Amino acid sequence: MAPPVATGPSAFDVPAPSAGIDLKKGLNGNEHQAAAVDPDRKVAEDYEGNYQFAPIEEAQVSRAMIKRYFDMMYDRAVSDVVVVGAGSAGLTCAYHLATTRPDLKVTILEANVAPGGGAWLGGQLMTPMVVRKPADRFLSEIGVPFEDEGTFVVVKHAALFTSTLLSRVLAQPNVVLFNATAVEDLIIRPDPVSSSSGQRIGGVVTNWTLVALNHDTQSCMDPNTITAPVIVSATGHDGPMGAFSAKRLVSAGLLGELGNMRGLDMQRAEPAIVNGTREVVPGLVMAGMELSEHDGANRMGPTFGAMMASGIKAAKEAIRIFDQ
Ligand code: 48N
Repeated sequence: MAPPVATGPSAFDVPAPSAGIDLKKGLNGNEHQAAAVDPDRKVAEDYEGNYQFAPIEEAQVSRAMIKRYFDMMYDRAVSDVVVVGAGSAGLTCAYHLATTRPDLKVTILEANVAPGGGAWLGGQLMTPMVVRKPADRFLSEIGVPFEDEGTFVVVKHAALFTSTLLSRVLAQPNVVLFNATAVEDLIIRPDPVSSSSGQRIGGVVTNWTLVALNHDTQSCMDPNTITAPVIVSATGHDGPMGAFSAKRLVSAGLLGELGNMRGLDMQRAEPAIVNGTREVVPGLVMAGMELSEHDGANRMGPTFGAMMASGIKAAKEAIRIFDQ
């Protein structure tokens, strides 16, 4: 049970202008701050040269961000399910988790500033996205329009899928996304009872990505942690941190060797990824193209249905593990 988050008056509780703040004195009685804020100024959505905003002070903006972000970090230090990687598989997993189990605290960690992974384009920088049936059912579930081509469908722009999915995921009250935040290690605990290897994954080790990418430019910049009974790793097969967990399992002695993604074959690749989505070590479910590196499965190239189906299966696996 996560410790209660501090509530009530704190240094962060800054009165909004409407709460009677003395705008003549600004937040901390600094006259210069007040000068920028005219208490009598009205707001006006005027596009004829007199657009006026409600008054604000810089510190209110800073504190509005700081309070919310660090309250989130404090609360999600203990999560129910952590999803590593906000690509099409990870986001689909988070959506299915959050909508199927609104009681679960789902925390997504994405190394890039921009979530979405490889799903902003179709193939070779072309924008239409191909999804083979029956994965089009997920597109219908989240409201992404497509053209039906019989055995497959085409979304007019991959970004229409990814932006719609991202907005649906972030609208879920039990989902928190930390982007620009990298998982740079796994928490590995002894588990002599339920694990043949005698170990299980109990959480992730995190750092802001710009820190994680610069460890060799500074002395030790220690990480942070998030503990959870279930981790879903969907870190893809490429990029600066691709297949992160699969590679870490090898170096941690929990996987003999990487399977290494095989050549392209759509017919074999998509069912192999979906049907292979599973708990690869106790506490860690692997999904999407990271699995091709773990298992040595074929790649499918520019068709995305398996990512959605793998994400849904990973969510079902995570719920099964959580409820054990
Ligand atoms: O989109 P990706 O790379 O991965 P998936 O599995 O969600 O989707 C894969 C899909 O886009 C394809 O590769 C298609 C189907 N092509 C197949 C083919 O044959 O070429 O998303 C992974 C995400 C990215 O956003 C990374 O930034 C992120 O994971 N990530 C991490 N985030 C946090 N910590 C890490 N250590 C980390 N490593 C990767």
